[in-house]
Amino acid sequence: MSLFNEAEKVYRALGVDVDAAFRRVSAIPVSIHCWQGDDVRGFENAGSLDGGIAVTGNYPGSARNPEELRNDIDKVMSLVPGTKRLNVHAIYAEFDKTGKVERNELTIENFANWLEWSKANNIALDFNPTFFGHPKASDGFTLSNADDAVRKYWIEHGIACRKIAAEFGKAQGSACITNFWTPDGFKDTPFDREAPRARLKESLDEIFAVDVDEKFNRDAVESKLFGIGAESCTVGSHEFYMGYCMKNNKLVCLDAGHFHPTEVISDKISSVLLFSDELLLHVSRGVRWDSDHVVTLNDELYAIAQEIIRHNYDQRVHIGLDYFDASINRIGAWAIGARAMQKALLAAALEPAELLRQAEEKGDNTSRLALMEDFKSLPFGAVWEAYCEYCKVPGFGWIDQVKEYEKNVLNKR
Ligand code: RNT
Ligand code: ZN
Repeated sequence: MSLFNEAEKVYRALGVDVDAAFRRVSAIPVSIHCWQGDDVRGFENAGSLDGGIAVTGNYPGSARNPEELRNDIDKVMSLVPGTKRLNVHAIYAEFDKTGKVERNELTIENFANWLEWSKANNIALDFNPTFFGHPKASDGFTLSNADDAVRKYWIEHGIACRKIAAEFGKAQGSACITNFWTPDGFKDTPFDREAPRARLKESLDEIFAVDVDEKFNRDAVESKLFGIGAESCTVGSHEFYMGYCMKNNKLVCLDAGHFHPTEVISDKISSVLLFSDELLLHVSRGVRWDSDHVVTLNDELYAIAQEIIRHNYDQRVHIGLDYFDASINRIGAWAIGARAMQKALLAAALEPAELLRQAEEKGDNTSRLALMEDFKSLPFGAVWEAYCEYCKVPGFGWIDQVKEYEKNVLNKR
């Protein structure tokens, strides 16, 4: 009898159907971000990374062009179980068909190669306007800039991106989720916190006033507590976007690294979804000042997955990953985080939910806590290995494939 068969028996005795868990978890889309592969550089060469985010490390082998990045993504996809989407940022535009154009002039032509990749791999795309790493963002303000000409440029960029996203959506038969994050904020205490927020609101209104079919594109907006160099006031705060979304029927994007260190997004999901049909997650890992460490299977990741699974939010919570690390093999970093997300979803789907529900309903909080603790040491590992096999991706030892790729591909760059 294999380890997996033994494990399955253990779960079955607790009322858990392992096969059903495999089917369920493998159908939940996880949007893998393209930007882990080249340290959020993109292909424009417009400017260096800013906007209060930073990638540290200089591990060799970073993708230098679109072909290399897509090859790396192919490798990552082959290491991650489940249904994948690919999340592309506007700075990953290509100019082979159009010649160099400004961000407010981008069209689907600049993403034709991504669309082709998407079709060839049957992986749907999500999208993000890029409001950083550009001379017009160098004073730290984009959609809330006091200079109308600058603000107009970024509004046009937002509109252009929604149109591109709708083309993705049309082509792939599922709506593209377009996420708006702007770094706008103050290093030091502003006198007026209201005016920039009013301008951000106005800019968003103008961007979203352009009619783009919801069937093909869905807009999300992402809040943040602070960024490097914007420590004193972030224009797009959580309250700002919560209010905006509830009034304008947009998706809230909760990034796990964008709150106070002891504040968790897992506790926010059920609140938001009582007032909104859908939301977007940026699954990340905050560590002190950095909001974007590689995702690992920690308590908060378990909790995020439990919220989705326990309340059947499979269709309502859009899961996106958002982290970047240049200090370790980038393919490894990518796959570690994406596999951790899958592990958390599987662990949640294997939870003996009925037992927990009964204990809670009876008010037996002692049993509830005891059960939660005991579930932690059920034979999950054997089931995870079988899940990887079910999804036709490598299980334990997958990192060997990354090492092989490093030797044969990355080290030759
Ligand atoms: C930054 C936000 C944002 C970016 C990406 C690259 O703090 O989390 O989502 O990480 O858009
Ligand atoms: Zn994010």
